[in-house]
Amino acid sequence: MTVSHNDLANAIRALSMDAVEAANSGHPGMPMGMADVATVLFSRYLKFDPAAPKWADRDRFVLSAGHGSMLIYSLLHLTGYARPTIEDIRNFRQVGSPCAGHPENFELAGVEATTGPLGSGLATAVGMAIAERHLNAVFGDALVDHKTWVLAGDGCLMEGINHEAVGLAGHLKLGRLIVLWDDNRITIDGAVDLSSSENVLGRYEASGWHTVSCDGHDPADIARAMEAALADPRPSIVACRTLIGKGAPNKQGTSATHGSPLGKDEVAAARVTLGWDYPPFEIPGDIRSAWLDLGKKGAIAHDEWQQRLSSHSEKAEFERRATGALPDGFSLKDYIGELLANPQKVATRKASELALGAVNALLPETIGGSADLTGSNNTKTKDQRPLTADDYAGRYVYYGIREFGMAAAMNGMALHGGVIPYGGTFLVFSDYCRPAIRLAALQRIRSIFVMTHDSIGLGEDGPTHQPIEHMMSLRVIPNLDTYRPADVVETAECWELALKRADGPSLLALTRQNLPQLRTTADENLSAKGAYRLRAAAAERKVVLIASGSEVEIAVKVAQQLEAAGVGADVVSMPSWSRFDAQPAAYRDDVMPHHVLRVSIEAGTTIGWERYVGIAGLRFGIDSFGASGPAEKLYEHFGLTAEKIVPQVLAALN
Ligand SMILES: Cc1ncc(C[n+]2csc(CCOP(=O)(O)OP(=O)(O)O)c2C)c(N)n1
Ligand SMILES: [Mg+2]
Repeated sequence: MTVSHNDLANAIRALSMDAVEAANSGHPGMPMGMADVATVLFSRYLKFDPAAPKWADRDRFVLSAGHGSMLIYSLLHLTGYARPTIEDIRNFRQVGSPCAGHPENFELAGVEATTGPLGSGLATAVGMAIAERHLNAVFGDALVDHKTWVLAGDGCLMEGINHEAVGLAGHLKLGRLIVLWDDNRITIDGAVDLSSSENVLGRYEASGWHTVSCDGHDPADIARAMEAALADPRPSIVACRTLIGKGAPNKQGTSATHGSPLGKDEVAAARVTLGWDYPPFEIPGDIRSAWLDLGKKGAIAHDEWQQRLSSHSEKAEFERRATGALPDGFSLKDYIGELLANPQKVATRKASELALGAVNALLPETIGGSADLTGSNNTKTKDQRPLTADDYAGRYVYYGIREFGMAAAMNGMALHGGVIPYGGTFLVFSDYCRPAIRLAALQRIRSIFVMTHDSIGLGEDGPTHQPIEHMMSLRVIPNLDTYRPADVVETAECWELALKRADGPSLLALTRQNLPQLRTTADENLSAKGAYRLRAAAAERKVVLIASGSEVEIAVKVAQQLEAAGVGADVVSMPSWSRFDAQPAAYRDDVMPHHVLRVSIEAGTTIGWERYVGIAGLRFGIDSFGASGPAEKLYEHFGLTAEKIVPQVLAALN
């Protein structure tokens, strides 16, 4: 029997509805509705090799509508990836199965991005497409020449982040980015027209995109639209008119198929409608072989690419970058040595710019940027040219006022590989980036977030711009390393740590205001320990002062006054909670001993500092919104001065 398009697509439909049924949980509607589009894509257009899922020049496919995860699990299985196995699919949504509820990049090769929060996948894909163009400009067509495909639903396009992503992609003319829109006119609550009357394609066109529509169940028409998308130099969106849950005779076209098992009877009826006369999880041999053969096609292109790579003059450098390894012996030691020789009083945002001067010279893979605060975030170094539609080789992205879009695109760059993204905004606007910061942490990728103006120390812009709860709220994100360096040396150390960490994101909170250089030695990277004794008590130690960032300077003054009164005080600088928590207990106990009065000083919420000072400790901070005024006056206003703190410490000791 010759295997037809319908046979191929129905294999996806059957696996999807059966897996959801077995799990009694999941989303059959999208995979069944988009099975035809996905079949055309994977059988005719997508460049991939299941035997080499990390092949650097593969097309990227991002399932932005992550709830339809069974679509990608079916495709990866059918085309011959080692995982998921049929057993994995049988265990869809069970603990330990790589077939998680929503696709997770670290669970399965072939899942390029973790998706589920709607809109994020598409915005992430924009970053992948930027990385592709950049690396193409650097290494040439022979090594880098691929597309980024996205499957997005109505929800992905309705989310606010879509506006940012589409604007950025259109501006940068990312012509190899193609979005396949599951235009099924259904969301969870019912018909799309309950909540939206937007002209989606009109909006994309206005943003510089190419748009085309097709019948999402007619393979020839789908192919026509994909050809048009490939031929057009602009980024493309293909509106694929589909029926959600296609094949389930009584439920298709309704939101009932979106996120619930079809039910035994409807699954049986769908088998009849689809002509799929096989038990659950059984793919007939000829259909299985046909899919596997399609999966093998990419081996030829992969092989040719390998040959081009073998004879390429930049093979070693390309491979280094593709694997994410830093150049041998990368370190900022020499640069830090210069800092010790010439102490200086600078804002840590400026210190970051200085560190980046060294970093960007040593690491050609960094791509910086800012959400329209370049001069404030100090993210651009002198030699960085902008990355533009006319010059993708540039290494600095003007993201515009698109914080969320920036952070998501950075994640896409990190996931793509070959580049290390960093990008800046004000710490207070980390709220605008937060879902992408969280996804960076979940995805275990090296995105580096540069957040300046990190406290009331920014002064006159007032409470809308003064972060209070932000640092603490970022510390609670698992697998995110947060840093709040106290001076120019710590800032360099934190940059080194962020860059050397390949399995997760880092965030640097930096000051607007100048800070004295407190560190006088740098035999080792002390920030790596998260917290360390910056000044040891001279008199008998009665108190340990723990501070981060700009408040370390205040802690040093407090210690001086306490020592003058005969009270010994350690000053502990604590740039990173997550790093400190990872230290051995003996070290932590030594730095923050339990039997001594402990005091925290940080110009932000005090909630959380109990962790280190105990409930008997003192916590100096700000538990209200900030205020507008010059920075120095604000520190006085909020009681964050040595003069205000010392008497309270003395009182607590007596
Ligand atoms: C940011 C975010 N908000 C809400 C949800 C919950 N949710 C999952 S799918 C969905 C909408 C479904 O509509 P659509 O994207 O058209 O998918 P379809 O039902 O067509 O498969 C919602 C609200 C989510 N996953 N992410
Ligand atoms: Mg929909």
